[in-house]
Amino acid sequence: MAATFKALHLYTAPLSGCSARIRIAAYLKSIPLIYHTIDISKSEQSSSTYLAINPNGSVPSLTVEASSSQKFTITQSPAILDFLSAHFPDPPLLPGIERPRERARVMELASLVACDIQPPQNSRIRKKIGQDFNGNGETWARWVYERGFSIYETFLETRRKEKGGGKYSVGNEVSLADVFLVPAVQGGLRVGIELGKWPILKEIVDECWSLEAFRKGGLGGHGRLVP
Ligand SMILES: N[C@@H](CCC(=O)N[C@@H](CS)C(=O)NCC(=O)O)C(=O)O
Repeated sequence: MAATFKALHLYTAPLSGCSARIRIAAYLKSIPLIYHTIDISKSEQSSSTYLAINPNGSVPSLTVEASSSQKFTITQSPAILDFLSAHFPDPPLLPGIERPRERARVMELASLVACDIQPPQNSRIRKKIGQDFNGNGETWARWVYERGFSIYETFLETRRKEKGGGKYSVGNEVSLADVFLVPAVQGGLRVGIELGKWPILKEIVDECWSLEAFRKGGLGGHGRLVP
């Protein structure tokens, strides 16, 4: 534990992919976090107590106890990952600026998941589609995942042609791209996607899954790819 912080509290939900990003990164970096479970099935994320921690009513949130008198909270998983990476740099999950192409690709793939795949199928959106628009939130979510993973696969194919690919999303080192990808895939499996449709992506997910950090930090945290 970095000597500068007294404690790090993660507000998390077992089946939240955004929370799993933080859990996986924390296991990869051996950061001890104190976990506080928010039960989304009971709408605890919308309780007044939790909204005081995170006005967005979402998990994850990280409360940093810097000392006994000073604490602050970070919301939004990319911001939390940035904080953890700055204070716990090893192993790095983002290539340095001396590798501009790889660094940009990692951010591009992580952003594909964070901006274009996760938000449109988030639980509150799915609920809204069912309740207010007479639609099927699960079918919608499956479409979002399938579209997103097809695009991810296209990026992987291009890289394989150009540079021979690697074991992980970008080269042979685990990166933020993988940390964002694997929980999203687990979310997709929950709504019936078939991973075999994207063979390179599947190889990468299998490779990540052989690492304990992904199995412990992923959705459910019980070591099964399909939560
Ligand atoms: N952009 C946010 C998204 C957070 C988010 O949507 N979290 C989901 C779980 S993965 C959530 O709390 N959903 C509850 C809700 O929408 O009411 C982040 O990356 O932290």
